[in-house]
Amino acid sequence: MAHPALLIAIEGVEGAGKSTQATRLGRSLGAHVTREPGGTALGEQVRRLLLDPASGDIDPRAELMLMLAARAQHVAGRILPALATGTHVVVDRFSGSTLAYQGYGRGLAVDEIIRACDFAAGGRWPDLNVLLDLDVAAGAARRHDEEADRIEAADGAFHDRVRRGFLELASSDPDTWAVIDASASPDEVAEHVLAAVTERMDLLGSGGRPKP
Ligand code: T5A
Repeated sequence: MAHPALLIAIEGVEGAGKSTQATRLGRSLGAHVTREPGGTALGEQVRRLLLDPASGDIDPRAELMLMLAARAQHVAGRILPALATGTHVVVDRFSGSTLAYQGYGRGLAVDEIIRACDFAAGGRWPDLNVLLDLDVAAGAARRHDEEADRIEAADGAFHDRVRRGFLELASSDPDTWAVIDASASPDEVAEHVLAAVTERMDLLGSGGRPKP
């Protein structure tokens, strides 16, 4: 039986290996691979504003709204059209990052962010969130670019709250989250990611997409 096209989000702290695994998973599935914030012309412009240290301290609500403006455009302009043609979509960060960074990290109310994410994405949530779990310091050590972007430059306590947030989100909704140990080699991580995705596909192929 043909599987419905899935929206799969790759999540995790900075440097966890999301881009690497999104690319590899996309290749394995023949999926459309994209990223957030970004993925559209508008989204990439918003990304620049959000990550540029010159933007300075952005109020958490303003940061949330910018993330979600990029998401709304991305979902409407890229993600839904790809899914409608039967193409799986692998997205490097999605709603899980908003909950972890703007909720657990910045301290905005998680229930309000859930409602805002729901509105921005027209009710579309990932069919599977793959959390690449990695110690924050280990992720930072993998970074090779010289200058940290505006969000990377936040203090260690912020990034620890983000990691804890991801783990809480995953443990509270094990049906739509898979947690993978991202400290393993890229090949091993890719194998575990594909196994989690295959399991979810089998489940959805027989039972349809459960509500988030
Ligand atoms: N954000 C985003 C929010 O605050 N709210 C939101 O709603 C959204 C959508 C986006 C920023 O925006 C924030 C979160 C972020 O701060 P980003 O570029 O997506 O920025 O996030 P980063 O985590 O900074 O992305 P990176 O590219 O730095 O990290 P990745 O994608 O996790 O890691 P990757 O694959 O680029 O790998 C990093 C390095 O590690 C190596 C790679 O070769 C590379 O050199 N590597 C490994 N090394 C050892 N073992 C492995 N298993 C490895 N896998 C990769």
